[in-house]
Amino acid sequence: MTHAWLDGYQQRVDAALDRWLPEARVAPSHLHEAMRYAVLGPGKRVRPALCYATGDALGIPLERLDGPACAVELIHAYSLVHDDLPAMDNDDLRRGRPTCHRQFDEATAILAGDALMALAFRILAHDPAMVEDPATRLEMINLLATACGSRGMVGGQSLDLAAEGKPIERSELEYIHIRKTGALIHTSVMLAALSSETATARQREHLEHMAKQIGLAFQIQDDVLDVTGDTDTLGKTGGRDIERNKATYPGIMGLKPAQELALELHQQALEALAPFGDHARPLRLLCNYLMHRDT
Ligand code: GRG
Repeated sequence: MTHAWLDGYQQRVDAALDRWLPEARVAPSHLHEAMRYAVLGPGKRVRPALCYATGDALGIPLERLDGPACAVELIHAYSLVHDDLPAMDNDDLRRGRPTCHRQFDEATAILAGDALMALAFRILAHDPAMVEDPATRLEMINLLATACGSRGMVGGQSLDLAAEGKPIERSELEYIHIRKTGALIHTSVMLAALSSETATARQREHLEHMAKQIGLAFQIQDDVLDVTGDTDTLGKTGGRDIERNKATYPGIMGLKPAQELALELHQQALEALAPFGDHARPLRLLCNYLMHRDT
């Protein structure tokens, strides 16, 4: 991610993911190989970085957050594998490489996604390094399950597919985006907040506000990059939203207003971090990176 701090988070979660993912030589090898391919490819690891950076803002030992960081990245990787399938976006390219179903086959990609989701919940239930209190663990599992279920990411995806080719209002688009992308980003921050024994209710409110603003800004930026980015830099096929007649922020409000809205949300996210002072430096760096990324 270009900053030593953020690169450190990336390396940390990659090492933890490598430990949790079954080895490719263990049966069923083909499935395990596909799971590792889908997760360990060159992604940005934004959601784990948000989890660790929130931990740094709250003074939490980072080993306590390896489990939650892996869980959100595994859910994210599964969602990308399924999103790329012929039944959904039918994409050939992801993270600069063939999509999982192109590299393996469709059935293997579906099963790899299923197994990645199961592994995410196994980690939250089982990781001995995480917060010990059983009630907190249960709350974390509930939070992630809600964020990725029919009232969160999967629901958002369902509405997004149903809206293809139809004119929709900005409020409807926001409703979809908050679920499809925002819910997991929000959860990445809140799993870390739940891991703190000392965070105050006020601190959690500030973090929650920051997560909501940055989650929506991230998706708007994704819509913008689909218009302005090129396939080589993005590592996925650019211009797909227009091709599929998808509702996007630039499509509904114009490119420049969409860019301005993302910046405004970014600014509000930074304001929510003010009470954390210097402890929130990694979170600020991350918010800035998310706004100025080109991939
Ligand atoms: C199929 C259950 C299911 C859900 C799909 C997240 C999602 C829901 C689909 C992905 C489609 C998409 C491009 C959404 C826009 C925002 C987004 C999630 C972008 C990709 O995330 P990055 O930029 O990817 O964090 P990397 O590769 O860096 O991890």
